[in-house]
Amino acid sequence: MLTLAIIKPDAVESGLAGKIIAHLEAQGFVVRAVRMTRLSKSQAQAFYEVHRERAFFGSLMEYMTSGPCVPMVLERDDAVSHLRTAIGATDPAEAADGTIRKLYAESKERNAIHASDSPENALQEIGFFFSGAELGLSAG
Ligand code: 3AN
Repeated sequence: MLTLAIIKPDAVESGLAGKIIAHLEAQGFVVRAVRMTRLSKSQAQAFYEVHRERAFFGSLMEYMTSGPCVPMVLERDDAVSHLRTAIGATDPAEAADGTIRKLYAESKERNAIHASDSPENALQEIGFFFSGAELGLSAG
């Protein structure tokens, strides 16, 4: 099963992308596609559309467009729930020991990594960043 992760701008800026990918690979995730990109405002708004009415939306847009991020497609059995467990709670202060957010996140907003929260959203979010060809799904 596939899921989507994004190493967010705070972690990329702090030089943590390699450590986070190594952490995930050590937990059995296989990287199927990866790239570095800087989200435009309209891309960030589209990706986080579900949060548009939240008080933190404007600040979240500033943060997510502040620098490059690293979206990637990860494969593992039961990838969505295993990745959510691996990243930890939204607020690093509440995240379990050993999780990526506990280890590397700065705050509830600048929390190092995104992970899809359902198989349906995983498919949609993978399609947001990657084409079938980039996933090796096209013939020839
Ligand atoms: P998660 O990333 O754990 O699925 P969501 O989907 O509730 O959490 O929130 C999406 C993103 O919005 C978070 N990763 C974080 O960057 C930001 N965020 C969530 N809640 C807050 C909050 N109360 N204050 C500031 N930023 C927040």
